[in-house]
Amino acid sequence: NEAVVGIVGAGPAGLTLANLLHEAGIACTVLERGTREYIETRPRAGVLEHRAVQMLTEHGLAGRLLEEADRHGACEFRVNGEAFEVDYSALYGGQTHYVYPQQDVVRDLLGNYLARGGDIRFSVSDVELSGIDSASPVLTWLSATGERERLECAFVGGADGFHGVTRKSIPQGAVQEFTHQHGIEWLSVLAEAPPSTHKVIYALHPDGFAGHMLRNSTVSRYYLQVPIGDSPDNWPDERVWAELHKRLALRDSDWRLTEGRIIEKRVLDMRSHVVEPMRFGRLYLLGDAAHIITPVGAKGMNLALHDAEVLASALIGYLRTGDDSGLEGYSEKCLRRVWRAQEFSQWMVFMLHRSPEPFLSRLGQARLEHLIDSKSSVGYFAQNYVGP
Ligand code: RFL
Repeated sequence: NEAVVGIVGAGPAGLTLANLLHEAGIACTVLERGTREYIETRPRAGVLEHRAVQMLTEHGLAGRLLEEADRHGACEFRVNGEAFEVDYSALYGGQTHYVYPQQDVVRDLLGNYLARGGDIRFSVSDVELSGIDSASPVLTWLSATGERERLECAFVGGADGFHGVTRKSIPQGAVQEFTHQHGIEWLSVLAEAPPSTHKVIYALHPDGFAGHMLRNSTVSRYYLQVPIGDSPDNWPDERVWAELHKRLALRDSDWRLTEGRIIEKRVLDMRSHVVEPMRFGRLYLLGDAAHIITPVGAKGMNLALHDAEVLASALIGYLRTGDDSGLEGYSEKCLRRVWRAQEFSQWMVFMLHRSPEPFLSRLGQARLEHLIDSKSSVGYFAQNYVGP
């Protein structure tokens, strides 16, 4: 097998890396645990920053996205039954978000990669890494038909998400791991319901946060802050809708939430995790394998795409000219953006949630009121939200 770069994981991070390397003529092999159908239909994120779309466009990867995605430049905060719109695009140079489901991003990246002759193995299991601190790391795995296969490569891209194997292959103590539990949980709900809004809604209610996110014209995502340790079993559909109606309600308004068939319900544990540095030897971690963030600022998929862009450019530089400065600087460059995003997401988490400590809840509300009143505060929000 001739691959120079072995990539574990075919999510947004792994597939972007694979596309950019393949485009530059660098052979890679992608190993994915799931089937093609699984990765192309798994709903998760749905918000892309302007910068990420620009990067995909530059590499010819955004054709369908540019045709189909909705652009968003405003969102709405609801507090005490009143709505406040924030036109973050106008506050930040006219840049907008693109609302496009993650599974469509994955489908497009995969389609492009295969159309250009890229190598990917689906349904692999038992991926093992060895020699990652040598010049020729080796990947082995069981193929879909159960044969043990092997790939010797020059570099490994660890893009297998938070629960993957690549990060776990780093010897204990060789990297530092930062973990933070935010002390809140969300019930995340996906429903076959047309959006009841043109703008994402973040609502702060005495019973906790509620969010109305956008996906496409027939499917919407909603979030409800729920007590720690809660289970989706406690949330029959009627209770979900009743709680959303209540927390999103507006005073003196005929605004209504449109219901639909609920297709996914799960409790999200709000956790942050960062690995420093994002490499060990010739293993480079990217995306969720290196860091996870709460979904509050919609940064996860964007960070994954940014890591892939930086790593591809570093590998291309090294493999073409022997210049290793990109690889040496990879982790620091990515982590600067990662920590910026973590700080912003923590700022939003604090602002939008009820804390068990009433004092902290009031501070959060004060932050939200300040955001609504203050040019500098809303400017901070706009810059970080739409993407630095
Ligand atoms: P992924 O997407 O998890 O892809 C990893 C891939 O690796 C495969 N894999 C393995 N393959 C081989 N061997 C193994 N041992 C393997 N272990 C795993 C998996 O099958 C998978 O295909 O990671 P990647 O590429 O780093 O992408 C990261 C994003 O998926 C993630 O950050 C976002 O989904 C986070 N996120 C959001 N991000 C945003 O930017 N905006 C959002 O609005 C947003 N909303 C969300 C989210 C994540 C959510 N969940 C479910 C965690 C909403 C939700 C509900």
